[in-house]
Amino acid sequence: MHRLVLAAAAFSLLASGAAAQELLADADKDGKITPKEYQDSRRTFLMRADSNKDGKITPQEWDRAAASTRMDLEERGVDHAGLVGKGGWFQAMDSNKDNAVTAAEIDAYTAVRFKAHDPNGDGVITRGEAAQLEKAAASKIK
Ligand SMILES: [Ca+2]
Ligand SMILES: [Ca+2]
Ligand SMILES: [Ca+2]
Repeated sequence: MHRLVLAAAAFSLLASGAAAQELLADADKDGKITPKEYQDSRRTFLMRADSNKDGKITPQEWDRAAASTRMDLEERGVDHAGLVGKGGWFQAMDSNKDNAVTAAEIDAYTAVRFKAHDPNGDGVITRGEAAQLEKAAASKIK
C-alpha cells in the first residue's frame, strides 16, 4: 500500500494528463475536481519552473524543470519518467508564440483540457472519470 501511494505521488509530478495528478488537484477532498481546483493545481505546478520568478517560463527554464523532474522520477523507478516535458506541452501552451509561457497561458490551456477531462460535461471531474483518463493516458504512452 505504502509503495502504491509513493508511486502515485511520484507520478503526479509528471506533466501529463495522468489521473493521479488530477486527483491531487482535489484541494477540498470532496472527490470532485472543479475547473478552479484543476487550474490552480496545474498553474502552481508548472510555474515552479519559473526559476527567476519573472512570471514567464522560458524554454530553458522549462527544460531545466523537466530534467530535474525526470531525474527525481527515475531515482524512484517510475516508468516513462524519461518522457516528462517532452510532449510538446511548451509549444502547446505558448499560445501567442513569444517563446515564453505565462500563468494566463497556462490557465487558458488548462481550461480547454479540463473540458476534455470531463466527458459527461457536468463541470466537475469525478474519481471515476479520472480513472478512465488514467487508462487512456497509459494506453497512449505505450
Ligand atoms: Ca473538490
Ligand atoms: Ca522566468
Ligand atoms: Ca507566450
